Amino acid sequence: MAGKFSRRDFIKIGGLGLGGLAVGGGLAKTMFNGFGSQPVMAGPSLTGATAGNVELTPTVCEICFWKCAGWVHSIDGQPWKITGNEEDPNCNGRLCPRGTGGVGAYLDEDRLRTPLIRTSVRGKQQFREATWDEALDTIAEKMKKIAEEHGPECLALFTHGSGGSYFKHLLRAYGSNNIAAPSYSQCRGPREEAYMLTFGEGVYSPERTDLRDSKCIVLIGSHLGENMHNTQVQEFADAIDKGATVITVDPRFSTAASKSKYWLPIRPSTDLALMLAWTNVIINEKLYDRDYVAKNTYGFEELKASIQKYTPEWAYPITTIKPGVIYETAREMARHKPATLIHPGRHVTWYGDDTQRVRAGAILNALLGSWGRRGGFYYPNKASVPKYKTPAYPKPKKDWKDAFPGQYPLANLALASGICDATIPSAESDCSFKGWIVYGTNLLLTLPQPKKTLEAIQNLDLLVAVDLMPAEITGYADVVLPECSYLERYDDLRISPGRTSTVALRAPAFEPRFDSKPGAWIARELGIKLGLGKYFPWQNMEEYLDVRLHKIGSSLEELKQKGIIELKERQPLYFEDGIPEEFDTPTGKIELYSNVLAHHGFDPIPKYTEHEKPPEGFYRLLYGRAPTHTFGRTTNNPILTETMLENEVWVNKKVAKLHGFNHGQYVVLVNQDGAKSSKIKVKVTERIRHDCVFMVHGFGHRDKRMRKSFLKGADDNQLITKIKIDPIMGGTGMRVNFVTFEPVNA
Ligand SMILES: Nc1nc2c(c(=O)[nH]1)N[C@H]1C(S)=C(S)[C@@H](COP(=O)(O)OP(=O)(O)OC[C@H]3O[C@@H](n4cnc5c(=O)[nH]c(N)nc54)[C@H](O)[C@@H]3O)O[C@H]1N2
Ligand SMILES: Nc1nc2c(c(=O)[nH]1)N[C@H]1C(S)=C(S)[C@@H](COP(=O)(O)OP(=O)(O)OC[C@H]3O[C@@H](n4cnc5c(=O)[nH]c(N)nc54)[C@H](O)[C@@H]3O)O[C@H]1N2
Ligand code: SF4
Ligand SMILES: [Mo]
Repeated sequence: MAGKFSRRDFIKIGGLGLGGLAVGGGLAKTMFNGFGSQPVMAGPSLTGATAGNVELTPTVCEICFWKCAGWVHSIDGQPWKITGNEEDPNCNGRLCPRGTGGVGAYLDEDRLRTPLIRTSVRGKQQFREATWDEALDTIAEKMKKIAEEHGPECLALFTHGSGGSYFKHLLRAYGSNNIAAPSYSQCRGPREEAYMLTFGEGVYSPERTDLRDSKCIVLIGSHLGENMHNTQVQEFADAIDKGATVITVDPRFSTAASKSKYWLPIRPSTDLALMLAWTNVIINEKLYDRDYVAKNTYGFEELKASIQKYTPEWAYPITTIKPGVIYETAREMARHKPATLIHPGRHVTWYGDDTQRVRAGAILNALLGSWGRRGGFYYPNKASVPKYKTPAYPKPKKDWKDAFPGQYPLANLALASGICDATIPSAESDCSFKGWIVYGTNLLLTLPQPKKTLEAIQNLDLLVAVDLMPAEITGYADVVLPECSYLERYDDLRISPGRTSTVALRAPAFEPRFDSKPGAWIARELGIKLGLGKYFPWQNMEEYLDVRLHKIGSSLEELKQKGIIELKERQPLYFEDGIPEEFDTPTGKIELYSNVLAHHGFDPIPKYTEHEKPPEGFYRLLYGRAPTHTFGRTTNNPILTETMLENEVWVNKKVAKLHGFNHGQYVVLVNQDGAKSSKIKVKVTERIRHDCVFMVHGFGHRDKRMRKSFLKGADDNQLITKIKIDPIMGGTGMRVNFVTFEPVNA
């Protein structure tokens, strides 16, 4: 199954028909000619000029959270293209197709235009336009009332994206620490806690995976290439070019699987069994890194005893992966140690035992000696810039955890789903939330069990949404605040640890369109209205940034010229180069056996537990990414809709035959609880197992104001009515729903 593969292939992924899109760092101007067929836009558009006053403004991409640094090119004040900054290790001078299309975030005519205040009950989308002063006064008044009547801790912030940092600051100044993000409890939370438990450190973002020098890469679900995190994909392609072996475990023949030496089409939900069987082979055949394990790990004998029952023969009927393949792949991994990387994944909230599953991968990495070694995981350089001095925050009297006594003991951040639960009044929970500020996160598409989210919202005294677009969540807000796009604003510095650590600047390339404002301005004005002005002592963003940059011997002027600077002298990255072999765990060792887990009543070494199988006639619902979209945040982007306007549901050929439908036909998906999707096109394919279906997340918008994406494709979240919660840290396993098909007109 091995195939020749280069970086260019990745860029062309998905048959985009956008050949030049990301090559050489930017949109070829010719690419825009295709947009002549678009309805003429009233506002700014991509320039057709070939000469004029060309200006370059440094930016940091906000289309996903890899935060690539780049340049916005404009001609006579009109947008031309965005390219990657050559000096940026997060992009190496090349943006991904989404980042290149980022200018669409600025151009989108469906954007929120003015502050809005609700005029009718929640859910009825009736708003009136308001001035900023009036909108912020309304919010400040309600926030003061919540603080007086219930305490400031009863206000929570949900946030995703860079502008969120000012709202975090505002919330803490107001007296609440309840700051949550679906990017923890619905994404990488279990991974961070599993690695913390094992190695005493997290994986962080950008991931500290040393892909470029890996000789063997094991992807468990991680669908690199569809998951387009920029340099991660570049390095993956480089490693393949250099002959690395790739082993992909995925029930679907993903793009990564198509570049792999081994594709293991595992029965969904059984990965832990496979990893334990690999561990069994690696230990019993003495294939592990013996010196490293003896010197650095704790609990090897317990691990060895515990995995004896998990033989490849045992795993076969569970996973459907043949014992011979399990032996062969385990030996292949060991052959390349320590440059073998069991990728830790990123979106890992799958089945509710996710911390344990990810920990099983961490343990394999420990046995192969890949942590702290070239081709495994490196030690990122630390990165920090002194803060702009502000007074100490008041000390909150309670936090979200008080609503869950004894539960989720190892959650290190607030749970978005937990705050949602604790907003619904109940006999058990004592912190009932009264207000939410929602910044750059579309909770109705990204928190599972959307009906519950709506129930929580109905119990609020205040819901504020700060967004770029009229996303679903804004329809339920009391006050909607339109933020300008990242191309129209300064934001706080991007401080990125990595092989080198860097500081990058985002500066405004254009004036804010309509009556939109930067998040930094919004949070500060609101702070002043709340009487918290002392927490926002800067004059404006220029002064704020310049003061911070002077503390590291730089200036705003320098960053405006360069876009990015390197922070510190380089530190060694690996144990072999002088990083001390120390681990911030209770035993000071890599913990194969975890006393912390044992203390809290959890398995100290991962054990296999079986998950529910789909009922007759139903298929497990899997979801993931597409290379040219980021969640629902780009599905209305006028440039990126050109690459993919709707999603499809991948259905195995035999299943399609059984249900009697054809490739390209529309169906409605119905789940085990009767929840239905909007209509979605069927992709009949042999590239997926017969017991599951797959769709790309972020489609099927239901807010009519998103005109390009309204009811285009279907929303996976509407079908996620059931979850399995990880008892260790509270992540919500979301791949536990089963669907069947209905004809469109039923
Ligand atoms: N283009 C693009 N790139 C992105 C994003 C985006 O929106 N767009 N989002 C970014 C973010 S925030 C994240 S967290 C990452 C997520 O990206 P990853 O962490 O790579 O993705 P996952 O959602 O964990 O995995 C999706 C894959 O898992 C497979 N899968 C489903 N169930 C199982 C199972 O039981 N076992 C196994 N072995 N495989 C299974 C699916 O078939 C699919 O191929 O992507 C990032 N990159
Ligand atoms: N069903 C389901 N749920 C999921 C996932 C899934 O695959 N399926 N994936 C999970 C993962 S991995 C993650 S990381 C989370 C992510 O989930 P979220 O945190 O909700 O992130 P996004 O979907 O990117 O949120 C996008 C919102 O930000 C707005 N936005 C875009 N740009 C700006 C801006 O500049 N300023 C402001 N103020 N707003 C802006 C968009 O209009 C949109 O409303 O979702 C998780 N939840
Ligand atoms: S990976 Fe792509 S979308 Fe994400 S920040 Fe970089 S260029 Fe932007
Ligand atoms: Mo994520």
